[in-house]
Amino acid sequence: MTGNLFDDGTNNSITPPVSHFSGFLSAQQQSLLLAEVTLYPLTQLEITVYGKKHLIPRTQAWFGDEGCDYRYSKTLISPEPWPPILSRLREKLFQDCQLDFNAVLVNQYANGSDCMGWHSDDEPEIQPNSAIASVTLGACRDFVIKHKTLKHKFIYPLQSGDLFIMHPGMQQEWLHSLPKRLKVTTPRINFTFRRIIANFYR
Ligand SMILES: O=C(O)CCC(=O)C(=O)O
Repeated sequence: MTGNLFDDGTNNSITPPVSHFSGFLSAQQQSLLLAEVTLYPLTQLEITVYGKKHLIPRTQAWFGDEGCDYRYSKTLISPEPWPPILSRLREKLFQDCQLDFNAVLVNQYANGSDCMGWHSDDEPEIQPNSAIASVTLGACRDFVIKHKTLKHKFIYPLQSGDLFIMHPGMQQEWLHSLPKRLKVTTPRINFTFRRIIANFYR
């Protein structure tokens, strides 16, 4: 585990419950996964904010076991079946980290203009007190975490092949985001593996 986090100068005796593992995927595993991503049904969702329609600044796909539906801004999304390499990555998370996931959200950021705003992964369909694991491919981007009520803020530059785990408790107390980084000109793909309560919306 690396300790490559930078705080903003506030008292950092309070730290988020996360782990960062550099080089979780080998170069060969990364290229196999990257090749498979080109086949994914990535789409740019439209959301309505205060009655106005917006396209979200990234493309997404949702894969998982039967019944692992996910709600994104009033839209219910049913999972696509697991592609073979992604399924092997899920298996690796189980073998190496004893983390048992049944769904994954894939986000593709075309360049540093694509981003994700502050949020917690606290949707009701997510199994309470479960971890969320994030695997990164492609461009290095800053993953930023801030406490919901205190000033503490941490920046984790995530490189291609890194694994980042948000442990139970993280979503209750902390927010996270992937801010714009306009100097980044190449794509980044991120996989957030989740434990979903099957048939929650059925
Ligand atoms: O791309 C990232 O690292 C952030 C993804 C994220 O925050 C999410 O899927 O909830």
